[in-house]
Amino acid sequence: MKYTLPRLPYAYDALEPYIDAKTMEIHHTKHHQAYIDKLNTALDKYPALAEQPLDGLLKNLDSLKVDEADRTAIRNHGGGHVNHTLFWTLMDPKNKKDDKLIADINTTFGSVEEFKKQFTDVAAKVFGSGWAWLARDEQDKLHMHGLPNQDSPYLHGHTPIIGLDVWEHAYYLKYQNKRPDYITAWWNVLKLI
Ligand code: MN3
Repeated sequence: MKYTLPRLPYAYDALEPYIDAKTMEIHHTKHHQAYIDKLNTALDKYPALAEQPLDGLLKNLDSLKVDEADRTAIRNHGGGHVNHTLFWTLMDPKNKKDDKLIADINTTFGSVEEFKKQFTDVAAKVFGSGWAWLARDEQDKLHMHGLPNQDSPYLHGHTPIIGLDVWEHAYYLKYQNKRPDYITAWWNVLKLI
């Protein structure tokens, strides 16, 4: 099975003025597509792995019987594919508040405001390219991570819930070097909490 680019469930300009249409279009059609193409190339040699769910490959990355270069490619480009696939759905303007998630955030962090403050700090401090994550462990407990590159919380056995892409390609056209302004604006497109 070859991975293909999922359709964006809203228009490229749907997140204006917080995320501009040009950034969304390039991010979706160029960056995300490139992760998919390179993932497919890496999996060409392993047809059995190509049929397995990608989250499972990432959770068991260390035990996959693959060349080291392909393990790295699955980590980077498989991560890139699952991360961006989630990212697009998180920002869907049609999303409604998730009451269970809000209740769990209140339990874990005290309040949604406090969670946003801590998550903003994690996102601001990711050095270079990476993501800020809220993820659930196998006991359903919430954890916050700042992870480099396209590393997925699945690598740590956690299921990603909220992810914020802080690679420059996610914001540079509109925000240039001002990552904090992008993070502040991004909360406006996250309707889940
Ligand atoms: Mn990206």
